[in-house]
Amino acid sequence: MKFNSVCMIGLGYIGLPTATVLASHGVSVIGVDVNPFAVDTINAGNIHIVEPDLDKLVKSVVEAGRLRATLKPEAADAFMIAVPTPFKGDHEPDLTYVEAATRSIAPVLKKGDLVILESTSPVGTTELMAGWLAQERPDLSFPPQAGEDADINLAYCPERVLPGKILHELVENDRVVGGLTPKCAARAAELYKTFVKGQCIITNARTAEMCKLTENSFRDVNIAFANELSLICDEQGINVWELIRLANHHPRVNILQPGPGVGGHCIAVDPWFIVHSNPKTARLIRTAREVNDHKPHAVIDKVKAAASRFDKPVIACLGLAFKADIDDLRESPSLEIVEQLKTMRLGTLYVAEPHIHELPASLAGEGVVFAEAEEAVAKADIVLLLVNHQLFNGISIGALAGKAVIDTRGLWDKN
Ligand code: SAJ
Repeated sequence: MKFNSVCMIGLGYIGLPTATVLASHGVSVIGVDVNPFAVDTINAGNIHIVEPDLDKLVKSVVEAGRLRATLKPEAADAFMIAVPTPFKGDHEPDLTYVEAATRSIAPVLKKGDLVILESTSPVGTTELMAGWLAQERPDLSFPPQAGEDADINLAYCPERVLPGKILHELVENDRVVGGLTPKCAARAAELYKTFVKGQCIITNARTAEMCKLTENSFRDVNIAFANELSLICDEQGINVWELIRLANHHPRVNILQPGPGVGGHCIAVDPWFIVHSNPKTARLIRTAREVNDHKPHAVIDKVKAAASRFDKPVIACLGLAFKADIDDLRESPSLEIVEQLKTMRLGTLYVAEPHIHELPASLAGEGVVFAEAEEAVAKADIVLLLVNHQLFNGISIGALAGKAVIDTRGLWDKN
């Protein structure tokens, strides 16, 4: 059976692009968000998040009447949930938003509907959803009790897109589709095939939940290895970038790049979901998180040591975003470092972030100047490179002469 309508709950970094791409493939999409500003913005054909080319696509599907945003779920053939799963307290996954979103669709569910969770979630969450829906709708049957005969199909399908390349990766990437039953998975795969060019690979919900956590933990552990190497190399007087380049010539070695720490909303969060569920067993995954979370402090210590050689130095801080060539400052280790440096009052900070128009509120005030990268470098005694934005490639090595340089990304040290 074809999917004529889809109701997407959560219109953030994943929900909005997915809703939009579905709509651009002929599906009638109702987008739901608790934030009235997001709803109004989208209905006006605009976007409230930053992602290349998304604005144009949203405008076209809204104008064509294929995407409409609202505050409350409406009846549809399929429901997709893409809401945040942060953690609370001691890295305990917070499923409040997933539960609220799940319960919010219950009143409009009908026999034959498909419900898909996309939010990164601990293993077992899709089964929990079935329980919440069964509480709300005792008149309908669900897979944990009714198996393949259930009225409602439930599946878990993690998103895997890279911020900055979302529209491309949504279509091109392979998808892992995990059903509570094989029929649930097959039904969900049918929906994804309306817009995914990559493979839609079927499994059970628990494996799909774990797959998402595994992918981001894999990256976290490998970045931790690179970050730990960078600290060891500092102690040993070795250029870590050269070292990694040489080691990567081995046919079976592929070391990632060290940096000022790991940011973003996924890699620094998801491994904790595994650690929380398996506290005794997930020793490497926990340690990797600790190594990566320690890295910003190691960078600050380096700046402190350099600053002690000057009287009130000017420190150029290049980049605030959580990674190269994006404007996203959330969970950014670079921002964390600059905020700490401000509090420490080591000197005057010239902060350059070419992807934003003004400094975040946390950096406002005395001792911090928002500057162009070239000006910041020219004024600086200490140059602290935090993000390897392409826009920084124009800074010549000559401009660094006579300055203390702390290059956390290997932009210059690689050469
Ligand atoms: N980083 C390093 N060294 C590296 C690579 C990355 O320090 O060699 C740092 C980055 O600077 C950044 C952080 O890691 O601070 C995360 O950046 P990222 O590019 O590794 O990942 P994200 O957070 O933008 O997106 C990840 C992706 N996951 C994987 O590559 C396994 C993406 O595919 C997921 O969809 C996304 O998480 C998500 O939503 O889970």
